[in-house]
Amino acid sequence: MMQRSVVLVKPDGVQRGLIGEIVTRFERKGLKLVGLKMMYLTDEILDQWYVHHKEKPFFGSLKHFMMSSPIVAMLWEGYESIDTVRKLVGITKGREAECGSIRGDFAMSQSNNLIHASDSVEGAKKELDLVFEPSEIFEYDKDDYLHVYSQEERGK
Ligand code: FUP
Repeated sequence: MMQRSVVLVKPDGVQRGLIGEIVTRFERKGLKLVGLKMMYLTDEILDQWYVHHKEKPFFGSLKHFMMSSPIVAMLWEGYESIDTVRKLVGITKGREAECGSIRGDFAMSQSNNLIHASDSVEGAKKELDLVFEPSEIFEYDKDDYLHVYSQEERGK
């Protein structure tokens, strides 16, 4: 099934000039970009985004960090792609993330770890509603899907 992941380039990724590098990682894998924008996250968005971390000691500093500069929000689509995107991103702690992943190649920190990616279909839906308007999501045919996927996977 085609899935969509919300990916954020966090403030450290924007500040370090890694937006292009991160976009390239997903493009070259064969994923399809269906939404892209720069924005500031707000206190209200972050309270909902990180509701599972609300009681954690790092919650305040996490929110402060996430609002310290604009972020880039992206929506990436692909066949069974939510887990694929998480693999491309790597585990939370940058210094332990697998080399070859985005965090493994560019991050050392557990908090300043460059990037966010949805961890489930439900998570992606919730995050999509928090940062994208319907008019900011684009449906289009990507010609290289003919080569990236089999006919069955494309669902045609
Ligand atoms: P991930 O899904 O890999 O982004 O990680 P989590 O959802 O577990 O954590 C979300 C964010 O909280 C991380 F990206 C960074 C921050 N965090 C900390 O700052 N300290 C911690 O101990 C754990 C997470």
